Amino acid sequence: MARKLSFDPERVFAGDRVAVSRAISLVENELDGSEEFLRRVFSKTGRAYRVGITGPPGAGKSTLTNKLALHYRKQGLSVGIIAVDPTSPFTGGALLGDRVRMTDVELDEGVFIRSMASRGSLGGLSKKAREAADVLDASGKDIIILETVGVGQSELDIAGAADTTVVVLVPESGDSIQAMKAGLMEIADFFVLNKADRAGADQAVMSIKMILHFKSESAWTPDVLKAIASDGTGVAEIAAKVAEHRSHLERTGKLAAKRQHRLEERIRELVADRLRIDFWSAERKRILSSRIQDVMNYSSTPYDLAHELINNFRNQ
Ligand SMILES: Nc1nc2c(ncn2[C@@H]2O[C@H](COP(=O)(O)OP(=O)(O)O)[C@@H](O)[C@H]2O)c(=O)[nH]1
Ligand SMILES: [Mg+2]
Repeated sequence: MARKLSFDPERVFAGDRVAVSRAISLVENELDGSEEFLRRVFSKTGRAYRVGITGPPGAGKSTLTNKLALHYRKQGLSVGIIAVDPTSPFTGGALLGDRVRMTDVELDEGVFIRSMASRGSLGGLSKKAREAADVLDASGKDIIILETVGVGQSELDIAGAADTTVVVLVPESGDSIQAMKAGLMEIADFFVLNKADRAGADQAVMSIKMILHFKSESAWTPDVLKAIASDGTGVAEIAAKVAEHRSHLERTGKLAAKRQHRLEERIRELVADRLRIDFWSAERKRILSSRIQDVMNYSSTPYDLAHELINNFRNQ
């Protein structure tokens, strides 16, 4: 059954700004018709190259994203940007800051920028960010940049949705150790040591390289590039490294493998979501609330109650 959308999907696929913006809102808010629309979107995805930019708050990710977008524009490529920053709410300073720094590219028709915030909960954010990236892909953008703060699993999931993941760090002491703890070392295809205009940049590069040295060998060794995002220093080299990683992935067949793995994960998530929704019917919610006291007073256990609920689901 076709539902009435607030935009024409064909306009989205033609790259129309207003239609794309409305389409992302549909997806972000899971409005009626979003799944049906995403089905159409899917068949038009796969052309864009996705770059993840992640790292600690304040590392210069937005500044770098802005400069990278400018670089790609000069090459004649169109760019879509999804900035996910759960640490700063919509009205927060960081986002406002992002807006200011993005002005270079904001008025450019070849660039589409969308900020997504968690609105209190991280649940589903990575799914929505990936779906928004799909919309941008289907709208014809050549490069999609996903900017996320590297602070938690959900952000790592978003970074994992990229073909090439760039981890941005700064010279501040302990940053590389923090990154290691946060799992950023695992997901980086290469590192950018930003704010190289500050003291300690070379030592920081060394300490990241030391940590990398202990990682297992593979066909691709993550490099560490220095940059000063605020004045554009090193941005061309970063774009070149992205291109190098891309051709490595394409040459070795790893790009297809990576994308297949990503799709498998998505299907698993969709199944899990669907099952969760189907599972918690009014009847089973009632069973849970009526039997919970038995668990509280030890006449039953969480395991027995879970089994009872699952049996009820299977026998329905
Ligand atoms: N000194 C210096 N400051 C920078 C550099 N890159 C970004 N900044 C500043 O660092 C602050 C945080 O940058 P932002 O891009 O918002 O960081 P994000 O939170 O990682 O997105 C801003 O005030 C930037 O102007 C750099 O290379 N050197
Ligand atoms: Mg930012």
